[in-house]
Amino acid sequence: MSGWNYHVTHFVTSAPDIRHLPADVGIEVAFAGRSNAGKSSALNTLTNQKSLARTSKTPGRTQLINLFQVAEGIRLVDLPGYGYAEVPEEMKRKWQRALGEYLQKRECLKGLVVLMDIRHPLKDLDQQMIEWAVQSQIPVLVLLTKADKLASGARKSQLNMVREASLAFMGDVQVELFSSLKKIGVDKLRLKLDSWFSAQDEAPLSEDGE
Ligand SMILES: Nc1nc2c(ncn2[C@@H]2O[C@H](COP(=O)(O)OP(=O)(O)OP(=O)(O)O)[C@@H](O)[C@H]2O)c(=O)[nH]1
Ligand SMILES: [Mg+2]
Repeated sequence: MSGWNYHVTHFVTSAPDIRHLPADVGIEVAFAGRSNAGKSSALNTLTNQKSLARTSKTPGRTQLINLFQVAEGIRLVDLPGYGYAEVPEEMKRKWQRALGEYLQKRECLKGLVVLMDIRHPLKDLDQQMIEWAVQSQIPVLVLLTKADKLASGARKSQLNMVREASLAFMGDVQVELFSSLKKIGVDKLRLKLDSWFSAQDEAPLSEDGE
């Protein structure tokens, strides 16, 4: 099956931590990134819905794990943003642990979208998230968000810089430009999600088995 209709995505539930998530079955793809990186906006752009995921000018708005269903057993997950300066240290550590746990233990997690503001890519926690995913053999799509904020030359050089740097993760990490405002990269995101959501459960053959 290819080409899911993301426009029919609807909200399922919010969970304060991974113990409160629904049964670990089906396929999940999670959106992670620093607070304010544009995760919720990207979900709204993908699904063509204005307020499926709540967006905010105030960082740290998404504090729960929010689950959305595209189709039976096919879910998108809006993870709380990390790295928000005004969150107390103790809470930050707690969240980092919860995120690590989600990435390492959630069996149905089949892909991770890591969103980073194109002007501030690859912060420590971004790298940590990618490392966790690679260790767990989860493929990663890095989206350099708010690409509309840079002129095309600067945009391209940032893209190349992050692509180069991402080779160091030694994993399945693809890097693309994205803008919710200008609808840049939406097709790339959709294609990637389609491939993750269509992956067979049976033993994977080889990478080139097209
Ligand atoms: N210029 C521009 N602004 C954007 C874009 N995407 C998001 N924003 C703005 O960035 C801010 C944060 O967007 P959100 O989508 O709420 O970010 P988030 O990653 O979900 O943030 P948390 O839930 O706090 O972790 C909002 O003011 C958005 O309007 C974009 O593509 N271009
Ligand atoms: Mg959000």
